[in-house]
Amino acid sequence: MKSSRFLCLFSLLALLFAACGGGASDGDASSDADHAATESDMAAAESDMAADHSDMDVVEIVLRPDGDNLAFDESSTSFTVQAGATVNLTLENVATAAVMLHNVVILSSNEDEVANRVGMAAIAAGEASGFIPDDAAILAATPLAQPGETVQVTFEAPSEPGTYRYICTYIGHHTVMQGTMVVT
Ligand SMILES: [Cu+2]
Repeated sequence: MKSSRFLCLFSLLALLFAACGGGASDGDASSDADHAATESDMAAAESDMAADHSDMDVVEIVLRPDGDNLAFDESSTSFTVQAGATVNLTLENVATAAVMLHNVVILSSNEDEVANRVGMAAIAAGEASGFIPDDAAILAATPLAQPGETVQVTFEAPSEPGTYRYICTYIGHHTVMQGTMVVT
């Protein structure tokens, strides 16, 4: 260590600055190479992740109300996803009537009792909460969609296969605006 320093100093004194500088830049070059290796590792990891993502089931689900009726449309009353899948759920509120605000609240249960509890709690929670009460039975929820508005939520489907209820929690809608998410 000491001798190499000395050599370097000697080089400087002998006006071989370039040689010494060359040594330093060799060091830089190797650290650049390390950097490049790290970056390419990261790129590889990212492309692995991208590959994993495309392998995984990212399911696109689109739900709509039945026009201005207080109901989900026929094709929006049930959907099926694989356990643990990433679900991109879109609610297209195709209603035009000013009172037809909607959301989709996915529950951890298919029991009427739970749907009613959450639906009632949503009314109490009110507009400030987007009609989303603080309830452990809520797995995921979209924001409230005004008529003509599209809202979205991304969530992970339960790992447990089964049937899970979803409801619209806008005032008074939960008793009729219901559907089921089937997890296989
Ligand atoms: Cu609704």
